[in-house]
Amino acid sequence: MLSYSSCMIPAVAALLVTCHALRECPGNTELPEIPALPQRDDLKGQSHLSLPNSLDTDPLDVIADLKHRLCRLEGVLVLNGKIRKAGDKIFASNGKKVDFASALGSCEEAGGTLATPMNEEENQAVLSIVKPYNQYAYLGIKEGETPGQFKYINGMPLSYTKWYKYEPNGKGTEKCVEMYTDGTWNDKRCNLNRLTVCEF
Ligand SMILES: [Ca+2]
Repeated sequence: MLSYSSCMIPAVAALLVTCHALRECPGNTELPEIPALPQRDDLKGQSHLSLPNSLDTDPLDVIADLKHRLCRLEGVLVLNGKIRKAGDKIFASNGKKVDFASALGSCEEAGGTLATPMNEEENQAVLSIVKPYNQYAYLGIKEGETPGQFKYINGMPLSYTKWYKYEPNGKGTEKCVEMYTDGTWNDKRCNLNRLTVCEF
């Protein structure tokens, strides 16, 4: 039978790794500092503490095991069509049609942001969500101070665009950007209901 300690130590290690990952996610900046696990040497002088076998496990092995488990879970989500992967990014939708601010809020609440394709592969990944829903989707791009000049919502200049013919044409009146069901982009007002697609 597994001892209490042999179950608990990996669980704590997994929790700490998960928590550290969460601390790096946008929208999760207020998590408290996490104390370090006691080291093997710290425990040696404490005769009342038996040294669990699991502390012999190399932390790198624990991380490798967690990575393996996460990859398997991602595989299941991809198989079920719940997520699309492109490079380091994961795209997903909650299937809801809302305005730009609400869509962005939903994505940030989940620890992500609005889908912001930065190359053809990412654009294709977002399109592969937009197509089956057959709904246009807002992207994480907004018009800057200068009409016709669009930027990522973090203020950085665009490094990739996929404008539809003659777009953007709003000249200051269409401050958001939607993806059409063919993957091309159109500047559009921000208060329409569009499919929420997030990236993580
Ligand atoms: Ca337009």
